[in-house]
Amino acid sequence: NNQRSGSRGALIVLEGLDRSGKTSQSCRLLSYLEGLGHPVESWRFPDRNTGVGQMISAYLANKSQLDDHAIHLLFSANRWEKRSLMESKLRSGTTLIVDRYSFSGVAFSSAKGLDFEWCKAPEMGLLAPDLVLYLEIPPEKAAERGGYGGERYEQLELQKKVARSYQMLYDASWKAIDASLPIEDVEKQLREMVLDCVTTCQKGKALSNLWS
Ligand code: 2DT
Repeated sequence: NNQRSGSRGALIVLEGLDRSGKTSQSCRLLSYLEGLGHPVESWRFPDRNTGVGQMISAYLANKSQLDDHAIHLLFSANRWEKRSLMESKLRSGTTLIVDRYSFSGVAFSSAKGLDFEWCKAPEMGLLAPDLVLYLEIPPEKAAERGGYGGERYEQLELQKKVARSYQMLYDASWKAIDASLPIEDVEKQLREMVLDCVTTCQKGKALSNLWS
């Protein structure tokens, strides 16, 4: 089957603590790839535009209360509802730069005290990223950048635990970048890694699922 083995877009995820620079770098990567003529879109999770996303948004804004397990499953459902669109975009050759994904799901919920393996389970079968760019920054340094917006998880103590959970998720598809460096230096490193990944996927690297 030509579609299965053929050229496709890359699934590239940015992860990191709040204020690590994920959103700025996503924008920059989007313009960079567009400039090179690659079909590319920038996505983010939670996707607050869906019905599920609105429930998540209300929870994060402290406008609603939910059991920790229930909100975890909503975050996961929010990715499942986008899975088929994600797959068709990738197969049609569009690269996706995704700001947060399943790793945020596991890192934040397990930092709150939920069992690590339980947190991973609902993510199994979602598409596995080709590359996870981890913007690494000490929690204290991220906090100094200011602009924690007052959403539920934007507190130093929780962010420290999230950093430890991220470490447990690290695998071969991850690349860590020192996000305390100036924004242009980080961008330069990311460009190289992303271009490399896009090329590999164009050559027909197979899509796979988390966590298999
Ligand atoms: P933003 O500030 O990036 O919109 O994130 N989160 C995110 C989870 O707890 N689980 C998830 O699955 C995802 C994707 C991290 C909003 C907050 O939601 C947290 C920060």
